[in-house]
Amino acid sequence: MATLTSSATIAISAFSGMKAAGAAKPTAARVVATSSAAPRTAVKASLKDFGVAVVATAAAGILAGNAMAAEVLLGSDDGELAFVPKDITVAAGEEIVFKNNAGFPHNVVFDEDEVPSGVDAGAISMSDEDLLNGPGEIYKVTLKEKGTYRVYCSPHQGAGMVATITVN
Ligand SMILES: [Cu+2]
Repeated sequence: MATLTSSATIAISAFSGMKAAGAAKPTAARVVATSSAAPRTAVKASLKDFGVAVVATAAAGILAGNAMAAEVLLGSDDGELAFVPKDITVAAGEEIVFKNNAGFPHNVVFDEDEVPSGVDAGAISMSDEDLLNGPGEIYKVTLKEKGTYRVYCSPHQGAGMVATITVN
């Protein structure tokens, strides 16, 4: 659990960092690969450095994390440019994993006018220029504030690739 949570935090701050730095061409793929590889690396390190007891704890944490995570597909199996499902309900603090499925590139941008008050949409979004280009690439986010969030894919917003996330 701790492993997954911290990797999600790293992914998010990496994106914000890019925005703050005003990087012209941030590479989403690299950041995403890092975030998905992090838990595995952490488990390997545990094996080597801390022994069996710690490994068992880490493995249990990852299982619990997966059980709690909500998966949203980017692009439907029949090629529709959509979030699947389109209406998502999660618990506060539950991890949401957006996964490239079809019709990519896609990205995940929260509408700054349609997030709960006090939430920084930029801090939880991919940059408009960042794209998930390959099959199975993911973007993970954890929403802590309860309320309704509107999210869209910037390349396909005009085609209706939008979703509503309710956090309760
Ligand atoms: Cu898209």
